[in-house]
Amino acid sequence: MAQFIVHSIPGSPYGRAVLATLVEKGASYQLLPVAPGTFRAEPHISRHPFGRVPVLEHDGFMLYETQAIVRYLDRVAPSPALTPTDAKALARMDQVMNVCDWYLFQGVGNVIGFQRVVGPKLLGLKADEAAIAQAMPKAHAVFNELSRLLGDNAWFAGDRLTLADLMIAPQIDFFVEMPEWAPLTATTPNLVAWLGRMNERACMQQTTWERVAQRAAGAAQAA
Ligand SMILES: N[C@@H](CCC(=O)N[C@@H](CS)C(=O)NCC(=O)O)C(=O)O
Repeated sequence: MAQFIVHSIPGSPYGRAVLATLVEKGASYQLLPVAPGTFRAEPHISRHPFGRVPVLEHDGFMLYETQAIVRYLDRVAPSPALTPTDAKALARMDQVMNVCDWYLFQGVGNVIGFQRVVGPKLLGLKADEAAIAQAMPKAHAVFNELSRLLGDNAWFAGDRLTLADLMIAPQIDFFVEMPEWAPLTATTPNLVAWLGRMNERACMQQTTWERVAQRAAGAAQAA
């Protein structure tokens, strides 16, 4: 099979979802880091007209949008299957993937994650505490709803890992080191246990910020 090429950056939760899916598939891939500050410049803007990561390149086919990418990966590398066949389980997977995009990232991850982690770590910025405080009610609502949807299941769509788990885990894992983690998870112990199960898997262990940064540094040196 043609090589999978992922254009991304260390620390991107969406990029991590793609890498984690590739690891679950046992697929080898090449990571090509997009240099900070060049997202909206050539060559990246031709790969992604909205100037974001990740982008997948496969056999000359370019694809952006994480949901589209991970669904594509599940079709071209069908084993192990990461999409349920049962209609209700599949609907739950779809629902959780959309909660990820519409509520967990927008207004929660992209605010609190940026203020607490990305800004200070990459741009030397001081966290805007007012912006974080303003995002916390929505963060509580999203964590509580994810906890409710997970219920007593091992995984979001039931008893098997699916693309929903692979999209949500990188976003939730971002919060673990933050002071907001304790209040957000005080009433969601099932979510904490689920993240523990995810973090025991190679797909999470091989795609931490540090591991991806090492890989990106190797790719940059080889270029
Ligand atoms: N809807 C996109 C979202 C991707 C996204 O927002 N990626 C972030 C990194 S996690 C990004 O590229 N941010 C750069 C920016 O907003 O300038 C997807 O599913 O791939």
